[in-house]
Amino acid sequence: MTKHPHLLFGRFRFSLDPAHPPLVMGILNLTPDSFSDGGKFPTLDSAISHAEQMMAEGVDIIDIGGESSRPGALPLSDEEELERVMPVLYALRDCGKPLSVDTCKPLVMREAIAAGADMINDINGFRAEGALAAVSDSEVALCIMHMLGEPRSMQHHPQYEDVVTELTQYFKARVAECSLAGIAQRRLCIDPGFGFGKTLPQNLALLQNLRHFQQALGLPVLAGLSRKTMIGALTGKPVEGRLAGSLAAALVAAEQGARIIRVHDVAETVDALKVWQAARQLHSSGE
Ligand code: YH5
Repeated sequence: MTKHPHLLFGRFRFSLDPAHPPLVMGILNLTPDSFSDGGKFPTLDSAISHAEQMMAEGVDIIDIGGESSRPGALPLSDEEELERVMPVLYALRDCGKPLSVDTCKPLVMREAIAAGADMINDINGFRAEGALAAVSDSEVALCIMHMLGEPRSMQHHPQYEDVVTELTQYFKARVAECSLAGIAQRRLCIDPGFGFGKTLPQNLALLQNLRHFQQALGLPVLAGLSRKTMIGALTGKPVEGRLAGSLAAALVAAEQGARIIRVHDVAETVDALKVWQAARQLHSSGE
């Protein structure tokens, strides 16, 4: 039997056997822009019940995010982000599912790791001063995302000579930095960052080349397409009508070999991936 490598994921290990379907990462959003139900922020109770719902729906990884990275969003202070993220992290610490924390801030990374996070998901690719040092002395997984510029300005005329080549170079440089910081390759995954400083044609070029990134870097790819503006641009639907488009995008990413798919709609994505997985398996009977 072929031995496939594993992704080291804090307290967990994930097989990278290509015969396995991708893992579903469920988004647990703690930012005010997702809560218009009177309160300005989600309560701890509502965050925990959302996480429990995702677990009942078959989520593999819970991604806890306190900072809004929508285009135009302003940065939070360290203290504000810690106040949002840490209570949820403590409450979910022993829920049995791997926990990812979506942050760019070295202080939040350190606190999250001390509290038991299994992955740090950084939309800024650990480029902040002190970010790699904050994660190096641990076993957490790192999701290295690509973003052009910063959230405030990233959608102002993003330009690339060739988007696939430039991202490949970016990932190679970031992986080299990780290596210099003493971070093992088996802790890394890469993410092209759909919508983070990309036009629709650039996003589509990235989606068609996920397998290229995986092969060029030899690392698992994470893809986050759920409800994004590119789905809206392709379907003409507002954010609440983007489920079907998001499922189609998730299946394309799976077909391109993505190992982790980051989504809002866990139950629907799990079902779609079950059908995809059954249909791609080789069956001995042709019936
Ligand atoms: C990602 O792709 N994205 S936060 C705008 C939307 C819908 C969704 C206008 N964190 C990613 O999800 N981390 C975010 O509609 C991420 N990869 C990784 N690794 C943005 C987001 C969203 C933005």
